[in-house]
Amino acid sequence: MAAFEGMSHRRRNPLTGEWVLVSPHRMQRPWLGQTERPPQPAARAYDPGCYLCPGNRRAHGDMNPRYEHTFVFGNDFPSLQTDAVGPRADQGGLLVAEAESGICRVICFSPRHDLTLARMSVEDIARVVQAWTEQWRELGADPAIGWVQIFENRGDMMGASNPHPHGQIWASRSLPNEPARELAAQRAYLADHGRCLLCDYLAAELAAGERIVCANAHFVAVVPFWAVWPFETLLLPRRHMAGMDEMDAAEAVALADILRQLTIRYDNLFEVSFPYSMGFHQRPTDGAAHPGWHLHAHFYPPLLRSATVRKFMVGFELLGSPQRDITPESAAARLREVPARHYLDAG
Ligand code: H2U
Ligand code: ZN
Repeated sequence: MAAFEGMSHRRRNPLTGEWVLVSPHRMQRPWLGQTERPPQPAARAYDPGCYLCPGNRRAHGDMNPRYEHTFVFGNDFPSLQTDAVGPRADQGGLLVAEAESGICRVICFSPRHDLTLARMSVEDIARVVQAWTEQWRELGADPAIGWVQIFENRGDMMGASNPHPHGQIWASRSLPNEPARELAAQRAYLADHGRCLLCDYLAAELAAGERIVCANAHFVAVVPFWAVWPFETLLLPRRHMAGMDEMDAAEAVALADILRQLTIRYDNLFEVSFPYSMGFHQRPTDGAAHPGWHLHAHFYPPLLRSATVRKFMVGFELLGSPQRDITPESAAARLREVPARHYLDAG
């Protein structure tokens, strides 16, 4: 946005209605804040002490099979209970609570303890995409499940419990906060404009070009105009679709390819296994048609200026609005400038 170059301004997230404060003039200020030790890469292909490696025992004694590609199991410490039921409690509209039920699963992306998505082949990531699709379909078909959240916490900094490449799936009866806001926004945009919000947004990003990180025939990764985290990205299919079950075979491989491209660029930025929380927002599985919903994935990485200096959401950000210094345009340029090949493979 040339009009706001060097000027404090705020940008609106049309998916949530929230504003982010952008302060590009603050880029030169000295940094005396926290530095952290870079996370050490996992070295061994098999770790006898890892509860996710093939053939190992998990916390409650269950044995993992000697799996060769992906492996899905019921989370031994699920945050949602399948049998949680009961009447809603409401004291004067102030103290309101209700039972929330669901299913939590863990998915190992690879038997190799030392890999990450960025270090896996497109073929192997495509198997992960297939497993996600099957899980989403199966869990979403359950009448007691209204939302299936597929996500990955990557790295110590994001609280991942284990470097073994894995993600989680939480399937709940209710629509959680973020998708609830996105559903309302996408529905309202469709009603007002007769078109899909994210289809229109993608067209605007393709026309502008300056926030695009990488792309292929079927998917595009951008630093969204309203990004809150320094190197936040949004992954969008070019074609309008609401869920992974609508992808054809070529699109599923293209999703694997764009995940690889993007995670390699992330790793190359500070030459570290880049931490993030990522997840897919697919249509709610409440049985209703959601014509305004556009499949997408959010990547929320915490790093700011090096492998050790992270962004904190504190002060004004907790009490007012999120704020960023580096503009989404310069973050996208930084991610475009790094090599497309992983630094560990560059030799
Ligand atoms: P995170 O690294 O994103 O925390 O995911 C690991 C999950 O694995 C976590 O939710 C589960 C934890 O409950 N887990 C098991 O299900 N069995 C175990 O033996 C250890 C961890
Ligand atoms: Zn392992």
